[in-house]
Amino acid sequence: MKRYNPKEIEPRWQKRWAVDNLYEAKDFDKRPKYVMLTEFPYPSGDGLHIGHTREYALGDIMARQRRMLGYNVLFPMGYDAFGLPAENYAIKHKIAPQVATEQNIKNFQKQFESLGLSFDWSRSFKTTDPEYYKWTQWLFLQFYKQGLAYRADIAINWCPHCKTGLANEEVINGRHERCDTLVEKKQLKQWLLRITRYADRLIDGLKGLDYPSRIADQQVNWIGRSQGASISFVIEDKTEYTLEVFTTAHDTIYGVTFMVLAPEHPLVSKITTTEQLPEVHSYIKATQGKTEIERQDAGREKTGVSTGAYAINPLNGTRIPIWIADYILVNYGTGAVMAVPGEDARDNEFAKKNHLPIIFTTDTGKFVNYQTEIKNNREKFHLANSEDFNGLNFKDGRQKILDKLIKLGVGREQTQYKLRDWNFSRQHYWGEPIPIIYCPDHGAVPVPDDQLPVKLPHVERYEPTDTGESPLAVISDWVNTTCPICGKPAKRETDTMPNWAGSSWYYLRYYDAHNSEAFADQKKLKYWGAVDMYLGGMEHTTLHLLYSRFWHQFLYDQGLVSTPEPYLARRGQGIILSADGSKMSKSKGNVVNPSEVIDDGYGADALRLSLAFLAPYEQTTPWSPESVAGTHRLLSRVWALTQEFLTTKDREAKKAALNRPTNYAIKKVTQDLERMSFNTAVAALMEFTNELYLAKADKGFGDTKAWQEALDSLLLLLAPFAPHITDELWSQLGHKDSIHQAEWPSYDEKYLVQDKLTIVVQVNGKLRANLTVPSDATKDAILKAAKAHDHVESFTKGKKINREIYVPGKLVNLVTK
Ligand code: ANZ
Repeated sequence: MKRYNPKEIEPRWQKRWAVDNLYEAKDFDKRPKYVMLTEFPYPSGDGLHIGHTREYALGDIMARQRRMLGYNVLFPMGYDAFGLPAENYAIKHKIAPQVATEQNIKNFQKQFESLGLSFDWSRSFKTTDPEYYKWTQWLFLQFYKQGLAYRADIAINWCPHCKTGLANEEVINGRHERCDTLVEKKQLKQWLLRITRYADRLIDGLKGLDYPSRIADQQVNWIGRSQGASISFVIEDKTEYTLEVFTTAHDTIYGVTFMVLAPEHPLVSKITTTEQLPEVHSYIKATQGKTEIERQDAGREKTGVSTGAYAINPLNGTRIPIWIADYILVNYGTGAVMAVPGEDARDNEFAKKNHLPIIFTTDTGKFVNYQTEIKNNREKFHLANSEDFNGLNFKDGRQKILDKLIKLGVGREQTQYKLRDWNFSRQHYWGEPIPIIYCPDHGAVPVPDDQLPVKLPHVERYEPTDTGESPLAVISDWVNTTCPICGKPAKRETDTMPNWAGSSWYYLRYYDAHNSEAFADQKKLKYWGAVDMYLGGMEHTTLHLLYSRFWHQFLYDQGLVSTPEPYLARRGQGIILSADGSKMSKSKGNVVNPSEVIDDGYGADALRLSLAFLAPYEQTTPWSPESVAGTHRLLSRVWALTQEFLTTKDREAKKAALNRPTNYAIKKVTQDLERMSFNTAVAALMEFTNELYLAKADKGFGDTKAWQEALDSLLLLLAPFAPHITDELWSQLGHKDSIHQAEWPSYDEKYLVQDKLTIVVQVNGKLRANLTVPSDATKDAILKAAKAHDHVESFTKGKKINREIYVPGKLVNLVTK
């Protein structure tokens, strides 16, 4: 009997599939389309890690099953090759990034092939291909032409380690998400994309999408929409100035007992009294040494100083002292707040510390937290100390107070966002050059379409510089060019795009990867439409996922794509930890390399199955070497059973009861894959295999037809998970075409009826016994059995049964009263 040897089987089938072009997605095919997308990797020097492998293996399982279900599946793969990881690798190993990237991609390619992933390689590209980034540059210019890409001289986040500016989204808890270095502020002239213009769309668009709430919520919170009002306060004796605040709690305006400005607020120097000047100056100085994170730390003591100036409450004319404090941020709202210590926790703390008055504007007579209590339950609380508005609940009061502020001309409704425009300039070599030329006469001029791409020149030194300029700035024959409008000498922009640029639209390129006339053909864009399922990392929720939704919404507005959103469904996978539950890291030497698992003799099929079996998809989970051993055992059993069936001589006709386990497995695996419950699907396959072994022990292989059907079904169900062994056994069982072109099996409910039933037996409505009966038992037989049950008898003994109630298949109630 042939032994199961994945080392022999797997490469053989991989070659065969490639030759047969089995996984090609067909443009304009009549079958329904299904775009299955998994995030493309950075081709780093380390190769694929087990986390990638999980994502790709599970995406592949879905893609393969969809093909079997009759869909025209597009399951593409490419390389996101620009950006810091590739560049850092190149610098560390002293190889040009172009060369390093090519080498690394070769390695990735080998690994991808060894995993038996069913990508349509004919649509592959890397974001560093000039034929690709030509379109990234072209798309940038569409933003520019619509006023959504602009240049501004602003204080940006700067990573001193990577020597580049960053977007807000790349700063996590004050540190650069890539290298964990504390981020600084630096004044630089930068290109920005106006993502804030899409803040509402990015929130509202989520409604129609199948995103888990934790992903949708994270985007909504990041965008941080707050609805409130902006209110102007007159400054006493300085009526030429007004102080404007943004508040989400204008209903508490009668409780304002002081105002607080950010120390950097432009009004500070204009209103501070001479006596307070020295104190204000030294406070401002002290603030400059603090990071935003420190300033926002809720646990920190709230410090501040008075400016000596007063504002006037527009509703009741009260004098309100104006303070400065570092917990107010200059770049949120107006950089100034009206402080309400009766309802705001921070203001309350500040008031107590600085002996400022506290007024309660709820009728509770004590502190109630606006953000956590009032906001979510406005009808429960009633206004107090609020003159004409006393007694109104906060819902009605809020509207009436706003109306009054508007009437007086001192207030208006306002919505505020935490989202900031996307800093799009990087001072690095390894990125798409920003296609802009600066002309002394014409200013910033877009590079004309027929001169795209602006190719990245080869350089001697690609290390980042300390000058705040990219290494391109010193390549004078590249920098110096002519103005596309007047032909006079002009200079190129030397900053490059962030590594998130190429990935902001890459999925669209798979629809038409080799088009040189457009980023993709409109008809193909229409045919493939939105991505049906997108698997990726949770860490990309407020980076790549948000950015690409923004680009897509913009493209939709320009009439360049046909769907308002790029991804109909998104799932974020859990992280695979090392076997001891710690994070995998190179320094700890506990990184699991998928290629080693395959080469150990387990093979790709066992690895893929174990990644599916490990834990629910979205759960972070430790790696388990035993699990590959376990799934390898399953495959060996499937192999052995099939060999035995094929070689058995004894065909004595004994009817085998295989319909029920087969139909049950089909139903279970089908439903589990539908809800992406891969681990329970594998468990069902294990159970099915066990049942087949039991059936064989019981009745042998005599019933050839039933066995052929059962084994076919087992292989079909297993095919998306373990594509090599199943194709091999499928052909051994006599099928001509690949199993991956076969139809997904369907089940018949008639085989699933239970052969036993449990009947509840009551005496006078009280549960007295559970009775197990054959499912075809008659009413009489069931009643007889119920009355004869020992436990039931002890309650009916000596009594007359007046009524027998029977609910078919469920319940018997014997009434003695
Ligand atoms: C008065 C007030 C009373 C406020 C109250 C809240 C509760 P979100 O929802 O996060 O947008 N604020 C405004 N600008 C600020 C800044 N630059 N730095 C720090 N805090 C600022 O929060 C809106 C609230 O944050 C605003 O509403 C303001 O305080 C504060 F019981 O105004 B509120």
